[in-house]
Amino acid sequence: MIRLHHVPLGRSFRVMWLLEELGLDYEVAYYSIRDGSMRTPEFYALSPAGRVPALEYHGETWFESGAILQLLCEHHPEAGLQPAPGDADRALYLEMMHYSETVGSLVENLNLNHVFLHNPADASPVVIKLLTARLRAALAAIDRRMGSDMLLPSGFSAADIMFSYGFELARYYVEMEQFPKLWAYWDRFKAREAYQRAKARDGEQDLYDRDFYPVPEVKRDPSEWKG
Ligand SMILES: N[C@@H](CCC(=O)N[C@@H](CS)C(=O)NCC(=O)O)C(=O)O
Repeated sequence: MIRLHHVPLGRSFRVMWLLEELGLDYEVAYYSIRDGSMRTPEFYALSPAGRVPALEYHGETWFESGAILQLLCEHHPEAGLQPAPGDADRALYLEMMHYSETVGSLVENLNLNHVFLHNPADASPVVIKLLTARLRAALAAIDRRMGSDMLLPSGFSAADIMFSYGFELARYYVEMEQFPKLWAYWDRFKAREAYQRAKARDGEQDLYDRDFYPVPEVKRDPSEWKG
């Protein structure tokens, strides 16, 4: 039995997409970050920080999306989605697996400021401006370096799946058209049938209520910070 614990548009989409690439049957338990459904003893038993994804996999329970991707690839080496130690793309593979969380954590912090605060006045325009600049720089670096159809010269891999979370949500905060190679790469991975099957099971997201969240004006006059 395979059961994915999932929030629509969350990092658990990475696991959903890989399960589709592998052609596995799986159930989905849906949660929302907003409604407290992840704050139960049962869920903390699956995922110690109360976060998605968690994956129940034939009697084992795994958390952390990167670890889950690597474990699934190890269990299904026939899919060829993870370069082995010694392979030419192994170092780049590991770099991109972890770089994906450099991008993902910037998006997560922007989500916190733009989307999750009950009182929007609590958001910091200065922090949003810095986070947005860092996100733009992190994406620009990959855009400049990209020299193949997928992140690895050897082709599609779990690193592309890992990268998808931060990369796809970055569009809410930065204009993606400024990254021509990444823009074309996005079209290529969206064309994959497994990606489309996963999207069909992703569920209704309740995070974003608009298409784009611009950087708010940063007030630099200290007198405006008081009171
Ligand atoms: N490094 C973890 C991060 C997991 C994570 O933060 N997931 C988010 C959704 S994208 C979550 O569950 N957030 C719930 C919360 O912050 O309460 C992973 O890659 O699995």
